[in-house]
Amino acid sequence: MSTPQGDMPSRAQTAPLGSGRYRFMVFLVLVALTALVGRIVDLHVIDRLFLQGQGDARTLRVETIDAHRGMITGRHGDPLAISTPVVSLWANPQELPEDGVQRMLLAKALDMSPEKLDERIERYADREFMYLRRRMTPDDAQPVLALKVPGVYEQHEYKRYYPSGEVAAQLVGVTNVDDRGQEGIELAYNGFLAGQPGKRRVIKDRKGRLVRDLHLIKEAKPGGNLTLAVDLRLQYMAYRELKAVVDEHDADGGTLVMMDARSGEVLAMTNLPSYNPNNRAEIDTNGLRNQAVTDTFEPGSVMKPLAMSAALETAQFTPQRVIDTAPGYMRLDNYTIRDFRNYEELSLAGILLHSSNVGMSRVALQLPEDAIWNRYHDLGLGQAPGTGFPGEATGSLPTPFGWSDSKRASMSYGYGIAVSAMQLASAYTAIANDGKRLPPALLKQPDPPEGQQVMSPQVANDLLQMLEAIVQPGAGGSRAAVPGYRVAGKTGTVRKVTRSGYQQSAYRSLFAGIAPVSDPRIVTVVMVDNPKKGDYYGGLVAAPVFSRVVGKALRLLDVLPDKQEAME
Ligand code: 59J
Repeated sequence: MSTPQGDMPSRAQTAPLGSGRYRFMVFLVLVALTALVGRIVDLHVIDRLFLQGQGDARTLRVETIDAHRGMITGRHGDPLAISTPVVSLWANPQELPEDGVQRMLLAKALDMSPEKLDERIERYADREFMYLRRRMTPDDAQPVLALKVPGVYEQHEYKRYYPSGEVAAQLVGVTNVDDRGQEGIELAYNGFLAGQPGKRRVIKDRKGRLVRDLHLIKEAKPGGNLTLAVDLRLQYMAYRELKAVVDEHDADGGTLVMMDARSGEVLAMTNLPSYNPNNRAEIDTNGLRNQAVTDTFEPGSVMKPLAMSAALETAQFTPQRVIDTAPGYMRLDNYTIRDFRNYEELSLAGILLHSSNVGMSRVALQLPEDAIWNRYHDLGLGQAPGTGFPGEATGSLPTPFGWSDSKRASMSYGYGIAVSAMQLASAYTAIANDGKRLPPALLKQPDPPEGQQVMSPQVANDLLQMLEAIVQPGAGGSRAAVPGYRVAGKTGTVRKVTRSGYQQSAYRSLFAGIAPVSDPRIVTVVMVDNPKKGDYYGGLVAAPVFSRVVGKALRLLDVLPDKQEAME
């Protein structure tokens, strides 16, 4: 008897289809496949966010190394802006020792209680970066690093500091938190001062925290140092004197510019209001502008000597030429030009001495239409002075062609035009320098420029004498006199102008002068804006500042006295 099973013994050995073992194998394969598919689904869908995060979490990056910003100094090397290296200490909590003694020493060196340090480390326990202390002096950081505690690292940064504070604030300017120049010389020469940052390869985590410093790619190239023309001794002194007069007369502000009469270098340039550049949080934006360079005003009578130079250039006019200024006023077009009083007959020297608007106008109207405009233009007015200073004002010098007599006349005594204090000082260098005008220079000049001959040496020297008369006892500018030195200069009292016209009781008080007369070394312009308490005349407010500042400056500069004082 045979059975179907008995016919196929071999089949039983190879596990027939439908047998228990076969089904078990298929089951295993299916389980494996399901697991694989499940894992794929898991990886692609469910865990994707987590894994992507982990991938991003540690990335290779190129980080910049801050370059040392160049120093700004005065002409004798005194620091005006310096970048001091600071050290920020950080730690990788994963590498910090658990050891209590080491931690205690670390806390002590950081000037921190051990509890506070433990607390901080605890807070960052799952991170790989934490600051221990930021922006320390290298001297303070040294003892901490000397402990060589594993996991403690240093990071180098720079901090800008302005040793002269508010005294030279608007000239030097400021940088922002990123060490970029925002104002003044810091802005004008930012590229030069900044240098070039270096590069290094680092590993950072997703939040930008440094995990590992790998290697240097490029060393940082430090910025250049800049030497300004300013003499810090004169700058401090000028600031102090200007501040005293602004306080005394409760003025809105003031400006002082002192130029070297031989080189055009700006030896002092100070403005009020000012600000402390070391306290970025509390910068008063009113004090930010370097008004001596960026702000213009109607100069009024301090322009008379410059207008007079155009007349003296002609054969028609000499210092002795007499002009009738009676009756002390004059009608032109629809305007009335007035003098302080009726001076009757005045020489050209007398017109400057008494500051006669009528006399100056009569002279101006006898000159060719464009003569005074040309002279002002040659003196640099209405043009950018070219110092490269940000916001440098060009001022305003409208062309005279086809102008009314009243406009030509008012231009001759300083109205209808606008100048900056620096432009005015530069124009006066022509009188000081045998007729050669020197452009203002904010940087120390290795080779002083020749200057441009804009008036004849004869006219410049005649003017110098006429201006010296103004500073004699009894004259309008007597308070500008400096003991021991011969001084020349011109006062100005200018009604301030608003939209509704000239104001009745708001003035600018001015003095522009040169010293010493026998061999001019400095040109100084003083402007006091709206003195509200006491006097307001240029001869009473600005002239005394000129006297104090110029007297001290000449002594600091070791200029030999050129005047024998009368013995008592
Ligand atoms: C002045 C002006 C305004 C503008 C006048 C000052 C004019 C004028 C229109 C009256 C004070 C005042 C274009 S005077 O600087 O002449 O410095 O010691 O503001 O004349 O025409 O109550 N300066 N100042 N003028 N305007 N317009 C004199 C003079 C000057 C002095 C004194 C007194 C003005 C001697 C001025 C000084 O030389």
